Amino acid sequence: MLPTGVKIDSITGAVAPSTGHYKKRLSEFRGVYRDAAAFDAALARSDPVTYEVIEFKADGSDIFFGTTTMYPGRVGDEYFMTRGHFHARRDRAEVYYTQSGEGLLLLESRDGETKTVEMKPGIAAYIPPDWAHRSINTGTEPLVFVWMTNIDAGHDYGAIVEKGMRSLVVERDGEPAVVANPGYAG
Ligand code: M6P
Ligand code: ZN
Repeated sequence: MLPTGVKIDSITGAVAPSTGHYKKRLSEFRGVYRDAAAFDAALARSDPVTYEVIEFKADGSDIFFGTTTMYPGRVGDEYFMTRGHFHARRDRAEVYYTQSGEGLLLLESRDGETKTVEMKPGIAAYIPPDWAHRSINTGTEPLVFVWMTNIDAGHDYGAIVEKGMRSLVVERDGEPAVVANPGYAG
């Protein structure tokens, strides 16, 4: 393990050097967006990358970091979003520091409390242990943020896959609005 300077491009989200990279496409999100007809119509046109994640992990370290770049777009009135997850380890927090673009971080505690934190350049969002978190690009440009957490934090997608989140972020009259999720299966 040697000290390393990692170059992060605040507009593209490029990370150099990096140790991992994945892309998520719209087709992987069937059932995640509420409006199934809008989802099918969008997918019939194209299957865009909705976000990508690049990481830098030093061998033997207990923390790691990287970027997530979320492209702008909507399915019906819902903006492109991440899957959303709890950490597998319930004692692990995370930080999201926005580099460019604008969005909302939607969080939900185990006992069902919902919070949002604005994502825009200059804001570091603190995600407490055991709060589910989903990021949402509410703007018209890519939303690029740096995340940092413990390597052993892990992802627990189960609860959100099964039930969804209690709130949705939708466009209303050109503005993002946080509304109750009529499809919440809790
Ligand atoms: C952030 C981090 C990653 C996460 C990614 C996408 O970059 O929290 O750990 O994987 O967002 O979120 P999700 O896995 O919920 O789709
Ligand atoms: Zn996380």
